[in-house]
Amino acid sequence: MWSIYSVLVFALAAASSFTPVYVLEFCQSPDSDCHSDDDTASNSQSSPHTAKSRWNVSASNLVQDLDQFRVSCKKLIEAFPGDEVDGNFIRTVKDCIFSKSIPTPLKGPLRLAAVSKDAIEGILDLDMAVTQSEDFLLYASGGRLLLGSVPLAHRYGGHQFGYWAGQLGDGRAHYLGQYTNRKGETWELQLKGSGKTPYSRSGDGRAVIRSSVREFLCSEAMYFLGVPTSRAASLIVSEEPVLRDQFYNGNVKTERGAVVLRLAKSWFRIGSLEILAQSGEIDLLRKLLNFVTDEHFPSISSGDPDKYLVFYSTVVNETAHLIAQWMSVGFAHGVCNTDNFSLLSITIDYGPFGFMELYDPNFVPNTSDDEGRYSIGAQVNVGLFNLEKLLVALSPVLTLKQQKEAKMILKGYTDIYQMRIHQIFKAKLGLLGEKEEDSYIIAFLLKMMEDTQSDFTMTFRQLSEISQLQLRNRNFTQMWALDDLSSHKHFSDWLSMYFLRVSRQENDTDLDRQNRMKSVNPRYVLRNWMAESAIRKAEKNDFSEVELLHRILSFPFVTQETAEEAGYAARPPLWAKRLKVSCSS
Ligand SMILES: *[C@@H]1O[C@H](CO)[C@@H](O)[C@H](O)[C@H]1NC(C)=O
Ligand SMILES: *[C@@H]1O[C@H](CO)[C@@H](O)[C@H](O)[C@H]1NC(C)=O
Ligand SMILES: *[C@@H]1O[C@H](CO)[C@@H](O)[C@H](O)[C@H]1NC(C)=O
Ligand SMILES: *[C@@H]1O[C@H](CO)[C@@H](O)[C@H](O)[C@H]1NC(C)=O
Ligand SMILES: *[C@@H]1O[C@H](CO)[C@@H](O)[C@H](O)[C@H]1NC(C)=O
Ligand SMILES: CC(=O)N[C@H]1CO[C@H](CO)[C@@H](O)[C@@H]1O
Repeated sequence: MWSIYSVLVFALAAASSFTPVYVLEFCQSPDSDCHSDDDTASNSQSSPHTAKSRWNVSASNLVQDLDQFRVSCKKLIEAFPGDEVDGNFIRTVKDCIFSKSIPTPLKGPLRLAAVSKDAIEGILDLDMAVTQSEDFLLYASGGRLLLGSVPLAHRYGGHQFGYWAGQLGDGRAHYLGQYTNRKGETWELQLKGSGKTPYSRSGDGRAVIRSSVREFLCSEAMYFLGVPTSRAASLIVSEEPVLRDQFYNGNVKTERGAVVLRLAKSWFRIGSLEILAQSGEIDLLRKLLNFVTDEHFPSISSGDPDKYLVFYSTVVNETAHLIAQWMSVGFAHGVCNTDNFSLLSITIDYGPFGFMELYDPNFVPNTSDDEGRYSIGAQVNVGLFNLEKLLVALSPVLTLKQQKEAKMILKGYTDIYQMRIHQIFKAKLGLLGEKEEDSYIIAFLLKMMEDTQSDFTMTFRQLSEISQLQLRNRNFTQMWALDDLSSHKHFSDWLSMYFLRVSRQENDTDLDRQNRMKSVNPRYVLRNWMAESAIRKAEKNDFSEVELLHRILSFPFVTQETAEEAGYAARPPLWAKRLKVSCSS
């Protein structure tokens, strides 16, 4: 038999030390119905409009007037010393966490290219009607400041591509303030693409339509896939010319500027702590750590002498979980530098990301990343690297004993990841309980997928939609991914193992298996060609496809007529094969 080593590199199989049985809870959103099962039929004609609204919105409670919408920067400004130097010019900054920086308004006319109802109503408590106003275009692009806003740029550093890169910081993003919504959640609003800051280095402070459409669509799509992530509330495009060398090949093109209004519970990164440790600002390091733990890790008691250790342990655990969830949907982040890794372990900074289509552990979304440093299969190791750097940054505030313990905690990272991956892929196959052969069944399938270059998303989806009978009969009508997979010479062997395993599940029916699987295996992900097609239209001011994708990807587990018509679950079109990710952003 072939070696399953390469699958082990993908870190799926090695679960021999793992026994407990978990009920999977994929859904990360505060409400329980973020995964709408299509439990009637896979071809149900349910449109996203008929699906249940995610929020109990009673319109009267929503803010109708943006002039009434207030954010606050007080907490952050009071917690930390400010940048002593005033002025929005590029410099090395010391002894602070934030610098004041006013956004540079985009040149109009401005257009609202996309808006997330779920974020506008569910997070910001705003009535959707306000997004249609001229005011909104200004507020959401940096042309006017929200009540209470003192715009800030965050100072951070980071390890990029393996090396310490010194000061980075928000080079084209502005933190606008915090908003506490009626559910009691506090969110931080940020503009991206809103102009230069003291941290812009050689950048122009802008983001182009291309990269902004990708960030808007992907962060929303990830949320609806149940993966912890920052959110996007709106996307504004302008007529402001922005020069970009899209493929870093000397071919400079004029594109147009755009701004995304992004939301996260916190935007602090590993690099936020690293820069303080690197420059010996240890009091400030402690201050930032105390702030982050008090605000975002309520289970950590502020008097606990081990609190930084507990914090570290939490970040190690949640980062392992996050990367496992990326793998579960075939997501490759593309630039896993320490400045792109959130301390809250949410997905942030959508750049040259990609969803893996043909199953390949070496899939690299950034076409300039020749070494494959950030290939999909390398993400778990890069996570480990980044957590090591976090430990280095924490070391000045840990005792020697705590440093030793932290190293032990880090040693547990790989096990946590593998345990989670094992759970996730068991669920993707509809397996209940725990049997000795489970790791093998999973690794075997992935190896066949690799050999036959089967589509990652649709292989799992079609296994969810096909009945055992149809699978037994090898009737792959419309099951194109399974058709590819079945060309493997060991397909029958795997099938026998799988059937035997599933048949031993007590109280389980084939329909139950299908429904369970359909709720964790999406039918639609943001494939690169789908984003590209929407971007081409958006660049000509036709935002219909951005809207269509946004709507469809809000219900990734539900078969939708419009999505089927658009071919989003079909074999990718031929032109998709020649596509390169547009990297400069
Ligand atoms: C949502 O609305 C329904 C019907 O009006 C009500 O029964 C339910 O309690 C509400 N849920 C929340 C979370 O407010
Ligand atoms: C690890 O993180 C996951 C995901 O957030 C969480 O469900 C789990 O309870 C955590 N485990 C520990 C031991 O903290
Ligand atoms: C893609 O990879 C190359 C090579 O490592 C790197 O220089 C470039 O910055 C990456 N692109 C992005 C957008 O991060
Ligand atoms: C194959 O499956 C399709 C779709 O489920 C069904 O309509 C068709 O009758 C099946 N064909 C055979 C030969 O069983
Ligand atoms: C299966 O169902 C029977 C009857 O409802 C119950 O007694 C038994 O505990 C169930 N077994 C499992 C493994 O859930
Ligand atoms: C999309 C994004 O913001 N990516 C950041 C992640 O890291 C790279 C390199 O460290 C930065 O250049 C990007 O700004």
